Amino acid sequence: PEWQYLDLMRHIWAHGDERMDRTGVGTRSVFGIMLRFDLADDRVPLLTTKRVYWKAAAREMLWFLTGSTNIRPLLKDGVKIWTDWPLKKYRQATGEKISQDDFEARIVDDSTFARNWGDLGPVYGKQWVDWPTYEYGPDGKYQKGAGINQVAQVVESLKTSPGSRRHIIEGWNVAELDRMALPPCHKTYQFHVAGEGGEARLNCLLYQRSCDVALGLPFNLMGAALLTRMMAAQTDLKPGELVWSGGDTHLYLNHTELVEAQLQREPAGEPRLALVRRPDTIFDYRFEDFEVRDYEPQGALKAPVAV
Ligand code: THF
Repeated sequence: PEWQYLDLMRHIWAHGDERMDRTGVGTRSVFGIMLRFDLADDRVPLLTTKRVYWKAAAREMLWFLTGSTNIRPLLKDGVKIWTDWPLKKYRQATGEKISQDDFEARIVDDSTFARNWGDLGPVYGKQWVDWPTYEYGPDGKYQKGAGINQVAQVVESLKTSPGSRRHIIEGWNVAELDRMALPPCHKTYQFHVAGEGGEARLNCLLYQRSCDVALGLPFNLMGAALLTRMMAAQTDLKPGELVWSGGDTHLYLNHTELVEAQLQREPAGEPRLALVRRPDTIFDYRFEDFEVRDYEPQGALKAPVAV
């Protein structure tokens, strides 16, 4: 299965359309890609051709499920993958030449600073568990209604109408895009139940509008696999297939070294993901509930993130 990833990387590098992108770094890009991974028997699409910091992907997924959009809880857990965006904003607004380490330390130490500068706007977590609604109040005025917890609704709909074709978690809230630090990349997750009875399997299709294949995709695959596994456990379904689909699927031009090194390598081994506890709801998972086994990746490959 990992060959799909390496083949995609090779294909983009050789045949991708070269263009300037929003970040000013430049990419090679292809449009419209699908990858498939079987999640049965605890299999997990964790790359072995480089070390993937899966713990960060797991903590990020748990953070989405809390509904938080502030980087403070992530930083408290040592996860720095979202710092670049608030840091850039802070530097631009204040002109201060603060280092990333100092900025992160301030977010952790100072809750007021974190409230003012650590928020990403209404990104994934907010839309997933508290999608805003509007309604006419008793006075006839249009006002804010109760938020919608899409994740809870999908858990419920999978239990009550498994055959439904509407098990969807959507991040693309058109009305709020301009307040997000970054509009969602992995924007739509659709779940699907195949088979019946004790053999029923839970599939997930993730549609990602834009994908940084070298840095983002390994995280996004791990995150989607975790979400699917938690969903399956909570709905008493077997893990089925993870189908990943990408819109603008690209490699950044400053990832040359990583790409060339990774394409020299061959996948080895079959990592497994065990969920060692089944909490009462999907919102009660803890990091310690996830165990990755048989993961013996080749060395880490570092590359800069385009902001
Ligand atoms: N923007 C860009 N340009 N790439 C992305 O992958 C990306 N994301 C999220 C939002 N915008 C993005 C942020 N997620 C890393 C991984 C995931 C990220 C951001 C950064 C990263 O730097 N990974 C490195 C180091 C990990 C570490 O040790 O902390 C890696 O080697 O994997 C995709 O959703």
